[in-house]
Amino acid sequence: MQTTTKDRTAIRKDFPILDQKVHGHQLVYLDNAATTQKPKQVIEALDHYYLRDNSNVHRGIHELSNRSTIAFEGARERAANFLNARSSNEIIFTRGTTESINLVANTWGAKFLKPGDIILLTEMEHHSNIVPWQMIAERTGAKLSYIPVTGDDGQLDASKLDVLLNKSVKLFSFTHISNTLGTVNPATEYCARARKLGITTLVDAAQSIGHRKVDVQEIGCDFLALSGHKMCGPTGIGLLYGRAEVLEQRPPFQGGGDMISTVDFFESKWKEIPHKFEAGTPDISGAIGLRVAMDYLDEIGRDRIQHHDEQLSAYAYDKLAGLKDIRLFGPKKGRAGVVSFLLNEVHAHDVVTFADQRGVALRGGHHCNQPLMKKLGVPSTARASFYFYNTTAEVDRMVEVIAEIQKFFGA
Ligand code: C6P
Repeated sequence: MQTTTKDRTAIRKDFPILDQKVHGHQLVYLDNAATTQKPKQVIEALDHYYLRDNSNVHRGIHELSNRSTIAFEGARERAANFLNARSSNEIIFTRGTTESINLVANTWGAKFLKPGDIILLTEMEHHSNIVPWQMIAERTGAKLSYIPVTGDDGQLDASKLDVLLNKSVKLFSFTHISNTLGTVNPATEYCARARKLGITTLVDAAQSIGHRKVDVQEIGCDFLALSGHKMCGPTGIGLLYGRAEVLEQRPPFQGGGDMISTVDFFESKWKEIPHKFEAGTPDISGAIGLRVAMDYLDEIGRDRIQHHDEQLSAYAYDKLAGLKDIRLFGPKKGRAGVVSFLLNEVHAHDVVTFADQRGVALRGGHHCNQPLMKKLGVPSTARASFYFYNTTAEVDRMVEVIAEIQKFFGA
């Protein structure tokens, strides 16, 4: 995003949390892949809801319940519009990406996977897009297969994809953007190839949803999972998009109130989609906050956010590459707003602990990518991840602190 100084100053004013000192230094928040900060508009919407409208949805006939229901279902409509889904019936509220993927595994997977079916994943998947499939594979007799990552450049091996994406595959589930490597996978191309072979697709959009346009019809996926907290929304709310035809064939996820049409002592009937997948009282305020987050991102402009991410990430990559004894991960070009690195002889946790003492918030660890770490032959990486409120001055500050770390550790 080519923000003027005024734009950026105005944007940062919406995020009062950024304006604070940590350990005596100005905070530089570069852990946006873990969770983004929330603008005042989202926080105020939560306040407003609890101060004026709080009530349960779909049940009451009184005014507050009506207001809550209208706001909650309005958030679903807004989400459908944000993703360009054909209908709000294709939007299921969940707790986040992890629950969305588990929902697919336990409904679609439990019903349709058979012994010998292949679930195709990639080596750069987050644990949320591995473990649910391992669990359902154990129950159904399906098998897992992985498209390899080529190496530190963080690309998927295209020649292996040609071989592995074949008719034995029942589901192809892959991340849109890698949370460790910053790789952007060509979701539209992958889904088109899978569709030709009759393969169901799931896109993990946890790292892309707040950072670029995500249009489910253009991508052509069957399912798409996302988390609200990675796109300026509250924690505890997320979405599963599912193509209506695919959702309709599936059994419910959890049983309980709100997902039924009738209940008798020995059998029950379900509501239509999407409600049959939403048992119990949902996260009403979370959905309302998420709606405001979507409005906020669209007001800034998702293309502009993408452009800013790419510029800042390329700037950070080049600056870090200028340091000696540093190993950088992920593609040199065309990366999303994530840069992972390792300093010779310095553990990623030491890098992050030291940076924290200078007010710079990074993340160190395996980032829930243990299989990928194994592939890369490292236990962990340090990671900086950016958002539209970050500045080049903040990247400069991070690089300055990393140079100080190298000096301190004699690395
Ligand atoms: N990654 C990080 O990288 P939840 O926890 O359900 O909101 O999101 C899980 C998830 C799924 N897929 C991808 C690609 C992700 O990056 C994440 C979350 C965070 O710091 C936490 S490990």
